[in-house]
This record gives sequence, C-alpha cells and structure tokens, in this order.
Amino acid sequence: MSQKSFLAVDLGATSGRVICGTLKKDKLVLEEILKFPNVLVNIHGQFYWNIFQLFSHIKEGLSLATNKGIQPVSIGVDTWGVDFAFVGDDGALMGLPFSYRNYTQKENTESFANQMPLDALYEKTGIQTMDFNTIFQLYALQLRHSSQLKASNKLLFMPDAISYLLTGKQIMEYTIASTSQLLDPIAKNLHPELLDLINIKRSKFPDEMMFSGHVVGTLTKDIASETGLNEVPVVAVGGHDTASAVVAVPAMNSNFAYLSSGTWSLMGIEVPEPIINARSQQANFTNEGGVDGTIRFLKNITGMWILEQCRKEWDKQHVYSYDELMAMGQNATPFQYCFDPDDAMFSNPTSMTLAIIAYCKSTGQEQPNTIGEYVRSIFESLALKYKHVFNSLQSFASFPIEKLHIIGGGSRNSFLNQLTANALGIEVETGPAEATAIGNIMIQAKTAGYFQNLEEIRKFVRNSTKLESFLPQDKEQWQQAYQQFVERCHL
Ligand code: LFR
Repeated sequence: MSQKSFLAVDLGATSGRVICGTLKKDKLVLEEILKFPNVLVNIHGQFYWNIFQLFSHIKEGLSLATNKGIQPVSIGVDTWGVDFAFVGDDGALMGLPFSYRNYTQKENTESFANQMPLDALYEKTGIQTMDFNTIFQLYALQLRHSSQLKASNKLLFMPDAISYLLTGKQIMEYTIASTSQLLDPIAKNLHPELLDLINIKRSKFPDEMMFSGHVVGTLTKDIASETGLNEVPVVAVGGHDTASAVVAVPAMNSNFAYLSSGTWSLMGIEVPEPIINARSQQANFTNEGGVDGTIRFLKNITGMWILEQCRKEWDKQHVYSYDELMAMGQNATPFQYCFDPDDAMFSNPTSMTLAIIAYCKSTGQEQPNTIGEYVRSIFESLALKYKHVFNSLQSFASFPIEKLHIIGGGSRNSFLNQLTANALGIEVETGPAEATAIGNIMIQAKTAGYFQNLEEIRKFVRNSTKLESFLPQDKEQWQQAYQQFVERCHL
C-alpha cells in the first residue's frame, strides 16, 4: 500500500481539530494539524455555537496542512449530534446555531409530550428521549415563532453545515440525521408524521439522505485557492462523531460493548437491526444510525463533562494538570460519596461543585471537601453508573459481552479505566484515544477503496494502536458499593 493521506475535521463540544491520517504499509499514522477551542456563546441567556469562528479555524487547519506538504485524497467532517444551522434562500447561513446545552429543554419536551406521548415517539423512532433532541428543539422554535425557522430555506445538521461551507453542496447525512429523533429507523428517512406534527415541510431538509462513503462535493474553488489544497472531495463519513468513533473500535469479534468516552460517555453494542420494544423504551436505549448498515444501540451517560466543569472552578484558584487531579483522586478514601451523573442537576449548573454538594445533601450524604474527594467521587459514580447501564445492555444483547472497549479521549484515564473494570467485573480494553478522527479517516479510506468492510478496518486500527487491558479487582467491595449506589441514587 503506498502512502495516502486523509484529513478529518472533528468537532467536539469543547474543542475541534483538523487531523491528518496517513496509511503507511500496515498502519495508520495520525498527525494533529490544528486544535482549537469550541466555546459556547451566551447571547441574552441563550447558548449558541460560533460556527463562523469554527469555520475560520477549519480553513486555518487546511492551510496548515498544505504548508506541511499534505495533499489529502479527501476530507471528512464529523461533529456532535442533534444541533443544526439554518440556510436562507440566498445560500447564506442564518445566524449562529443553538446549542443543545440550553436550559429550557425540559419544558420543550414536556410541551411536546402533550402532542404525542413520548413512548409513542420512541416506538416510531427508536431514539432515546433526551430533552435536547432536534425534534424537541424544532418544536420549541415553532412555539416561539422563530424568525430563523420561518425565513430559512434549509436546515442542515452540524457536519452537513460544515460540509456545505466547504463544498457549496447541501446534503443530509444519515448517522447525524438519526440523532434528530425525526427518522423512521426502518425507512431510514424523515418520518412524514413527525414532520407534520412539528409543522415542518420535508423541503426544509436537503432532498438527499446520504449514507457514509458517498462524495458530498469537492472543495469550492475559493476555499481551494485560499487554503492551497486541490479541489479534493469531501466525503460523507459517520457525520455523527459517535458513529465515527464506533467504526474505530478495535474489536476482534462481535461479542463486545463499547464506551466512547469524552464529554459524554456513550455505552452500547452494534446490532444489525434496531431493538425497539417496551423494555428498551423503559431503559431509554437509543438506536442511532451507524455506518455500513449498522445500528448503534446505546445509551448516553454524562461523561467527563462533570470533571471538566469542576476543573473550570478549581482553575480559578490553582491550575492542576490532569495527572495531578488523577493522583489526588487515587489518594482519596474510596466509596465516600456517590451520585447519579445523569441527574438533571448536572446538565449545565452555574457551579458544578455546588451541584455535587446539593446532590449529596439531598441524598443524606456528607459532602466532598477536598479536590481529591471530588475527583474520586466523580470517577466512582461514573464507574458505578457504567455498571448500571452495562447490566441493562447485557440483557438486550443476543450474545455474551466478553469485553468492554473504551475508546476516545477518556480512555487515557487509567484510574477511571481500572475503576470501570472493577465495577463491571469484565476485561476492559482501552484505545484508541483518537477513535473519532480515526473512524472518520477510515471511512474515507474505505471510500477510496483501501478497505472492504468494518472488519478489515477494525483489524487495521488494532494493528495501529497501543491498547491496554484492565482486569477487574476488589470484586466484593465493588458489589457492595454498587448496591449502595443503586439505593442512594434511587436507580
Ligand atoms: C457526543 C455526542 C453524543 C450526543 C451528544 C449531543 O459528542 O455526539 O453522541 O448525544 O454529543 O449531541
């Protein structure tokens, strides 16, 4: 195999990157070209994504790639889910996209439920109810007589909006569209009844539902000349970051579960058909669209978000490195405090440490006092919640889950990895940390003809990654801690 490079534009909720992946013989070699912050903008109490600034950073990343002598075969874009941008009749973006981290989401869902019961919505879509799903956001925009919604010609999901800015072509990529809770999971297209319910015409969305592995378009002449790149194709990858991450799970057989660990922790299995029944609805598992006809049966768990938010507060006093925080957590006494990371009070509080204190008080616990105690309680609570979701996941899987693959940035956290193995009682294998970018790049490489299927891709990723294995320890202690967790958190 000769050397071939691909560029991944990978936007997360707190930062974005342009990464180059090169196929060298039997390995993928990554190079980070540019990392930039993705900062929520608060305007009159509403949170927005600054898509214009993100786009400037992306172009800067593409120019830097040119300066490094990279001429990629193609480019792929992935982002977080559910959010979208509006485009006007003249093709211009209409303002900043709303962020899913707005406060009023719960009211939107409750108000929607008066139109259609949420279990009926689940039955139609197989998507977990999360207050920020696109369907509820759009419903709320209708109620508010949103001028953007009214005046816009098209709605583009985030990765599609970025691809549009790069190519001038408007498409709707399937994996990202599936996070909207507007799709019929069998027809794999927008559900007419749901569009009627929120009073939005099909023509508000691009005509074409595009599946990964197709070409969206080529870089516009302008962008090519501005960045120095050729007019290379932009390929539809797993536009949803989690879909791209799951591509890069280095599994050797299909008896695995994954935990894509970043701001969110997404725990799930890969299945050929959606699992939609009363039990999956009750447990609020989702059936998001994956690449190559797969379904990502998973659940969102609040991930590193809680630590990230606490860190912002601690940084004001003293900036601790990640390793220092880990060490403080490791030295704190085990199993003193626990909380349900998915409690609504942690979704976007003004102060995360105060939210933890409030939770502890309301559940009859003492409160953490030192940073080490906070860190330990955050990671133990996460590991115990992983256990809770894992038990439920196993009850849906038609196979014995032999291993949990932790991928994404959070897989670098060996303290949490060990706690997770302890809580779950099975082997945990970690890596790659760059799963999202790797998945993005590997789908491009498959589109270019270098791989036939997911199995080949995963073998190649495994060969390219330094994996680490964590075996369970302290079984009885963790079983007791889990009982206590379930009682305290009323799970
Ligand atoms: C992860 C992620 C999750 C999605 C959440 C909000 O980055 O994409 O999969 O539920 O962000 O969009």
